[in-house]
Amino acid sequence: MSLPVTAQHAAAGGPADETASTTGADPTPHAAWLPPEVFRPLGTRRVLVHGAGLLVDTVFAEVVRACAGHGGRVDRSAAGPSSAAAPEHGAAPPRPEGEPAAGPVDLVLALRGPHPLPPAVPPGAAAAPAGDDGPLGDEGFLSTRVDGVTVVLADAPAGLLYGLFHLVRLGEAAFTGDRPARAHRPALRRRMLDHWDNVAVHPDMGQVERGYAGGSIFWHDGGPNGDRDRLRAYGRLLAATGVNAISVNNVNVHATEARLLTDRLDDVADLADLLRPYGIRVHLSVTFAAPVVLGGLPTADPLDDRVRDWWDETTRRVYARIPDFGGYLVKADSEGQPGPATYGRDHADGANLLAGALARHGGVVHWRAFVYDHRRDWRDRSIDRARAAYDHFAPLDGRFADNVVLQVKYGPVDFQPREPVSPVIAAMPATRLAVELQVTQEYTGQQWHACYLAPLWSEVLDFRPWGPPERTVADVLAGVPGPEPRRDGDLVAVANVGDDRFWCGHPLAQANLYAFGRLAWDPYLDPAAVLDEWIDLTFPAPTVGDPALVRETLHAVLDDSWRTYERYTAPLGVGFMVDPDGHYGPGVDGYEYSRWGTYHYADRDGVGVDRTRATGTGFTGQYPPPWSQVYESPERCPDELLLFFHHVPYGHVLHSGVTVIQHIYDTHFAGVEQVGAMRDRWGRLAGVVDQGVHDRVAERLDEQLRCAIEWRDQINTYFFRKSGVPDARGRRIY
Ligand code: GCV
Repeated sequence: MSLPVTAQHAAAGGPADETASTTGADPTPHAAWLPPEVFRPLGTRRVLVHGAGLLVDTVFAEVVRACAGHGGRVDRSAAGPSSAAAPEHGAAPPRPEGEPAAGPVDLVLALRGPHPLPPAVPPGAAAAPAGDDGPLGDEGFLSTRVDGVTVVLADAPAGLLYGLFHLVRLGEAAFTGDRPARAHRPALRRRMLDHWDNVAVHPDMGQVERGYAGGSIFWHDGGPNGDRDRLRAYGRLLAATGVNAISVNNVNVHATEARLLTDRLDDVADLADLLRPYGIRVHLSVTFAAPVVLGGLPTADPLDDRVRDWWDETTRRVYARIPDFGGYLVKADSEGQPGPATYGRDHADGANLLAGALARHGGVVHWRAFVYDHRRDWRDRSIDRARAAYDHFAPLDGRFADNVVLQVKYGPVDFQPREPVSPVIAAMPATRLAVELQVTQEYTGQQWHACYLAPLWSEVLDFRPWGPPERTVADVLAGVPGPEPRRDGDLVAVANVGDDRFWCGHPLAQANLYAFGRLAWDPYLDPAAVLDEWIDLTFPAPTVGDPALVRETLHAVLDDSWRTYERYTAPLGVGFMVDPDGHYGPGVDGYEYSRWGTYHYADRDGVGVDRTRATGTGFTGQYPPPWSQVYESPERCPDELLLFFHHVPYGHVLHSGVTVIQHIYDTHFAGVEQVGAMRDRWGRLAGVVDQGVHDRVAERLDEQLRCAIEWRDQINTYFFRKSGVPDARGRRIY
């Protein structure tokens, strides 16, 4: 189906992927959004850390490191360090419980609890903010600044860690003037990255399926990657964004990877040990056939007692080894992965089997709704892949155990740059849901193209599945009560990280990883504001030649980059005009006569997929009103989704006032111009930002421009030849 990752760009005519690793980790990873400079405001202060626990140790170590680098001082009081580490440079030895820290302090990071707060916390600083005296929970914190002392309070160690990184984001502002007390809590309980990393190199998919950033940071050629410093650095970066869960292997579980559950469990435990200090729980992708392939049973039937016992016992062993193990992630009956259908059982039977084994240990099963027939006949226009997830899962609403999280891709097909929001979200009010995003840029330029995805994700999170004024997708995930009982969910994304020096291949793709974590913490954040945070952290003002130019340039390059990508690729939501060999670059008919169920149906008269109830596949009927009506009607359907829902003539006039064919030409010419402008803007940062970053981004923008031109010319030429309609502005089409 696809070329190995290392060959993809060569096949696409692009440059060889020099981020692809054959030797393991790069020795000098880029600091990303945690360069030493961002710790200066904190590291020049007199700090008191109060409390005990592994994550308080992490907070303390962070402050020690910051103070060592910037000349500040740190004390630790109350119960003292939980692990008896020797005091490091810049750190005073821990004080016995109750003994006040010496001298005045500028910052207190304190765990509330059985111990009294240290006297350094000014009177009034511990008071709950007006109108918000609810519990802080396991991850929340309270921040304030009173009488010249900045105070962060939490009820559990993870809250203190998130409070610390909140201060890092605030920078000097955290230590200026008074700041009213404010409680911070994550809107979503689980903020999870799924790594599609293979333990053994897969003959087609390589070390990381859909990975564009070198090798895996977890695995190398059949074994652990072994770069423990790199993994700690990764955990630290993720904690700073708010991510608190990771699955460490591909959802396509091959033979070696299956064994992580049993005889390779030590490898998983090791990762859990490395990530635990950053508040991250490890999850595992498992094969539904595990009782057969690992347990030697004749069946994996979810209703068979032997199978149930096998999962119970196997899971018990997992928790004996990793007490805070997060749970299982399962791709079942999808793209060749085994599942309950083999035994005539449904997805609820399958998911509940694993949920039962996990429940007594506090674990969850993420069961993916990405299920469709990948062996269909392109001649049969009655089958519609977009319908599949709803058809499989909506009838099962209410049957899933409470610790099953049904993981739904944001669109009904497959991570295209433009899709409607999946109808499954509205259809399953009695099921706990996770929305799955794709940070790895499989269909959005593979980290060779600058494409800031937070605006796309925000559109999904802001979508109202039942129409205005009902709840948004973000509200559903945050557990905002609706007509049915409160049932909160997760935000999950496929990770974009590898052992590349810049973590993501493209240094600007770091912004996507950062933004995912921040939106998972607070899905109501504005993508432009998140980008500002990322810029401030990644390019701290004192380290760049011209901070205003850097900010302006990064906004100019990234703010609209997702829509720019959309302009020069498949038009108006039609999707899947990519090269099927690796999904990079154009392949207008690449999937048109294939078995994968992704067609555009362009002919001499028109283009698009008729998904109406009146004359098409009926997919529009999977939405509740008003969307079922809006999408059904070519007049009311939003322009950007027109070809997802309708097959229209080239002369169809859009709301924008231009015809479909002219829109195709105009957007493709405009998209290339915009990439040219992005490249020119970036050129102005030569000598202003770090040379290595500049060179890598410049190289990628060159390739983005080459590839955008290829997209433009292939798409425009294809539609000109199909339709015979010339460009109204007479531009060159081949
Ligand atoms: C992990 C798409 C990708 C596959 C991926 C699949 C999925 O089809 O191309 O590589 O498999 O999605 O989400 O499971």
